[in-house]
Amino acid sequence: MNAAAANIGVVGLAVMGSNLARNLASREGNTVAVYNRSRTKTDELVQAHPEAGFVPAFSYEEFAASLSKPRTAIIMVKAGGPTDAVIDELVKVFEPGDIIVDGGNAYFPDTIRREKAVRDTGINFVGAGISGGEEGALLGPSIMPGGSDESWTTLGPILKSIAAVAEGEPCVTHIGHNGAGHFVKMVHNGIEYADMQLIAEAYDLIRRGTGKTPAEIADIFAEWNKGELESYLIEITAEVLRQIDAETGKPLVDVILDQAGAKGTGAWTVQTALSLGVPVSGIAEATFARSLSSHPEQRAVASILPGPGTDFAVDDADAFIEDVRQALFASKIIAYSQGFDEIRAGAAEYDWTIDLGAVSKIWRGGCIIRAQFLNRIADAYAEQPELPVLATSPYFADALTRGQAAWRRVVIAATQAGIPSPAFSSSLAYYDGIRADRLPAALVQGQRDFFGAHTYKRIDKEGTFHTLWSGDRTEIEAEDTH
Ligand code: NBP
Repeated sequence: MNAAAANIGVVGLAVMGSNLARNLASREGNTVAVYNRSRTKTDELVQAHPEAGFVPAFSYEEFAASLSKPRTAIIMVKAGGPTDAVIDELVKVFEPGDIIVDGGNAYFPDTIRREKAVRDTGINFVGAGISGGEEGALLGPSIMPGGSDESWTTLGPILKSIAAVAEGEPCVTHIGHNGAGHFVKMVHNGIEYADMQLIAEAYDLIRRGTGKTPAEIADIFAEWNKGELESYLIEITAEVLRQIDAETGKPLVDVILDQAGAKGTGAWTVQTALSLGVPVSGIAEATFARSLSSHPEQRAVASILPGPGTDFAVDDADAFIEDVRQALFASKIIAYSQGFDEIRAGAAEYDWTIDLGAVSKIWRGGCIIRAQFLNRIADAYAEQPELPVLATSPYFADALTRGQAAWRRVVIAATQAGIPSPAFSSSLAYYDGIRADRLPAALVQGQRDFFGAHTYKRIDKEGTFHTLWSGDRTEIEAEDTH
């Protein structure tokens, strides 16, 4: 073993860790120390990639000794207990000023807890969201690091060297302190859920409304990919729809079981949004749609719960397809607007300074939601950093205004045909909610005051009021109890 030969180390050499280690080793100036709990993975990686010049270590002590100071190690192990186990070991062999990075899919409150615990030792702990899957780890992911400013000084150049590059800029930025990086990665995944569900609803409506085949719809998506919807998800949708199953000769999409899986990041995004009081209805509906799909015992009820009983066939297929395209774009704007609203609220709650425009820029490459569209989000925040709702920025407001008639026609058609379009329709309801002059929330406040004396405010004077509902129903000034 070469003493202190490496400037960066990776712990955990399963698919993500070994790809990230290879990516690091391929960049000028990096020498990479590698360690895995069980020796075989280390041996296999080092043998398979002699060109990488890895410095293998077979104990945490050896690993620490192979790193130059400040020591910097990226953990890529199974999220949860394994991450804590590795941190405990690294803390024993690292010194104050060294840096431990967790690149796994940690839940951000865990990252906040870990950062606090590790800080007491003088070692820096950085939770970094890494997006882009296996290929991203190898060729260039989008990276969302949290942690201290001090650790960013050392880590920044290393992460910039391995990140995806979009329009000449590396897809990494220091998101904010402690758990900010993993928080933003969580919301990224939530937005990904919404985007995927919206695309799936668009496909379903076109197929059922026009009778086009999956291959024909693949061509439609490929065409859409040349315009304002241009994105990785639209691109791969066309690929999936075009695929023919070798065994049956049918479109693959027709032989795949219609039960969507989930690894939990969508649920975290929604749970967090509920705690923050942020309406991420598109992300929530996308997450619930996966849950609904995965309960076949509940879905076997077609004979008990009939639909509208009419065939769904649109008169003008081309016009309908264009309507669906516009509904998709409008709903997508809402999904991103809601996601950025959650990041804004999270930053306020956890005292992070997050540059929302910079976040949108680092998602332009390497990650699943990469898209041209993200430049427009960056522009919106550049013009108005304190923008309260992304959807109200001039570019997006204009797109929503132009698209709303089509959006409404699509939701009406889906409703009348009995085709579920939860993400399309909830996005439209949100749009109508934020632009409403008055909401029936006034009645809800009246109900709350009636049964729980929760009080209400009035539109015409200051103060907090309660009506004596079980008395003479006069109004009194009251303490504000919400
Ligand atoms: P896995 O999540 O399958 O984890 C396997 C690794 O964890 C192995 O190296 C294993 O060592 C190690 N490990 C375990 Br399990 N328990 C350990 C312990 N107590 N101490 C030390 N090491 C332990 O690997 P992966 O699929 O490469 O994912 C790594 C991380 O990246 C995860 O957090 C995952 O959620 C995340 N991820 C992200 C993306 C993405 O797109 N961003 C995709 C996939 C995964 P062993 O070899 O000795 O068992």
